[in-house]
Amino acid sequence: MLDDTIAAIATPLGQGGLAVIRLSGPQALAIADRSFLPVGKTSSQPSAAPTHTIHYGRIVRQGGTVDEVLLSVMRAPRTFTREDVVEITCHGGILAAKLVLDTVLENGARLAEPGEFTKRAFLNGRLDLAQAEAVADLIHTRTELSLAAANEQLAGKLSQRINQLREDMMKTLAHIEAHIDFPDEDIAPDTREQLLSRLEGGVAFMDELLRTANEGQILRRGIRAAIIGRPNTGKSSLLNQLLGHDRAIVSPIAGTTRDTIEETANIRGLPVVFVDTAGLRAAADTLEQEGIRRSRETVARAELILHVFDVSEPFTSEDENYMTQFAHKKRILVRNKVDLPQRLELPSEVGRDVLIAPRRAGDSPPYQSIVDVCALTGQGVEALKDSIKDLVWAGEIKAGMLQVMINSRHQDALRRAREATLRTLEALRGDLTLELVALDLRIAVNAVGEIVGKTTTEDLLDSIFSQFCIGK
Ligand SMILES: Nc1nc2c(ncn2[C@@H]2O[C@H](COP(=O)(O)OP(=O)(O)OP(=O)(O)O)[C@@H](O)[C@H]2O)c(=O)[nH]1
Ligand SMILES: [Mg+2]
Repeated sequence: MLDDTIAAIATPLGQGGLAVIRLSGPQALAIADRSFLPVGKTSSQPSAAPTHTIHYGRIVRQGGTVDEVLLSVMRAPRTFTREDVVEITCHGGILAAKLVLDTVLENGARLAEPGEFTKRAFLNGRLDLAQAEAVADLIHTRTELSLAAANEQLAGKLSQRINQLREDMMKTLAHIEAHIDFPDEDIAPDTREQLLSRLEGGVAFMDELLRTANEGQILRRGIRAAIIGRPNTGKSSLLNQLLGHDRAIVSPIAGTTRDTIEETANIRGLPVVFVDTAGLRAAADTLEQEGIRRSRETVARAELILHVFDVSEPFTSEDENYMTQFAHKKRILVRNKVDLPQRLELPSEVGRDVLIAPRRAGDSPPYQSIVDVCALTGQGVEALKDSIKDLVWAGEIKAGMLQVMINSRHQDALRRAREATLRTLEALRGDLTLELVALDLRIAVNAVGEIVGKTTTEDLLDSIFSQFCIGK
C-alpha cells in the first residue's frame, strides 16, 4: 500500500487566508511536476529542487491557472512520513483548495484516508503508536496542560518507559526459555528469586502507569460538571461566571433555563465541560418536562456535581431531594447569593465535619466541599475553581508522571499485561512447568508491545487512525 502517493487538504475546510494541500509518497515530486508551473528565476521544477526548499509558481489544470501557490519540496527521509513530501500552500478559499487537490489527484495521487499521513509515519518507523496517538491528542487538545502532556508523549517519554519495561520482560522471558531448552537443568533458587523480583518490579511499574489513566483521561477528554439546584438559585449566573462570558440567559423568573447548556472552560489547566440544567422540579408544562428529562440524563453522565443553593431562601424539601439524588458522585455544595441576607439553614448533617466522613449507602449527601459565592459579582468563583481542580485531580501523581499519562487503550493493554504477569509469578512460585510460565509471560510482553505498536493488528491500526482527521 505504501507504493502509491496520497494527497489531502491538510487545513480545515472553510474560508481562510491560506490552505495547504499535502502530498506524500514515491510519486509526490513527479505529480507535483505535472501540476506546477514554476515562475521566476529562483523557482524550479519540484523534481529538480533540493530538499527543504520553497518555490513560487502556478498550479495549472487543463491549460488554465488554478491558483498562485508556494510549493515546498521535502525529500525522504527527513519528512513527517519519511517519504517524499510536497506541500502546496494556496489561497484559502474552499474552491481554490479543492481545485488544487483535484489537480494532483488527476495527475496520479490518491485521496488520503483519515490519519493516513500519520499512519505512514508509523509504518515507516518515524513514530511509534503511542507517539502517533499523541499527534491526535495535540490536534484535539484544549488546555495548555494537556498540550504539554501530548508533547511529552510525542517526544517519546511514554514510549521510552514502555520499551524499557518490555525489554526487561523479554530478558526474563529469554532466561526462562533457555531453561526450557535444557529440561534437565533446574533453575537455581537464587536465579528464581531474581526472576521473581524482576517480574514483581514490572508489576509495580505497571501499577504506577495505570494510576495515571484517570488523570490521562481527564486531560484528554475533560470532565463533565453538572450544575444543579432549585430554580432561580443562580445556576446560569454561576455558569456565566465560570466561563467568563454570558453564555446562558439569567432572569428572576423561575424556570428560565429550559434546555441543557454545555460549554467547556479551562479550569486550572483541566478541560471541564460545564452543563447548566433546568431545575428538576415537579414540572409545569410539557416543554419544561422535556428540559427536566434532559437534565436528569446529563447529570447522570457527569463526573462532578455543583449543587447550588440560594442562601437568601430557607431550606426546602426540594433542596433535600437534590441532596439525596446522585449522592454517589463527587459533589460540591455552592452557597450562592452570599451578598443577600442569609435565611438558609442547612440540615445539621451538612456541616463541614461530614465532608471527611466516609460515605455509606443511603446516607444523605456528604459533599466533598462547600464554597460560598456571589454569582452576581464573581466573588468566590476562584475558590470554587480551586475546589473543582482539587476534587478531580487526585494529586497522587508524581510530577514526572505527567509526561506519561496513559490513555484508555494503553490502560486496557497494561491491565492484560499485568494479569498475565501475575499469572507468570504464580506459576513460577508454584513450580509449574516452565512452558506454562513462558506462555503467560509472552502474553504479557505482547500486550505491553501493543502500546507502542511492536505488536499490532490491522484492526487496531484502523481503529486508531480512523479517529484522525483527513490530511493528518
Ligand atoms: N443578589 C444576587 N442575585 C443573584 C446572584 N446570583 C444570581 N442572582 C439572581 O438570581 C436570579 C436567578 O438567576 P439565574 O442564574 O437565572 O438562576 P437559575 O438557577 O439559572 O434559574 P433557572 O434557570 O430558572 O432554574 C437572577 O435574577 C440573578 O440575577 C447572587 O449571587 N446575588
Ligand atoms: Mg438558569
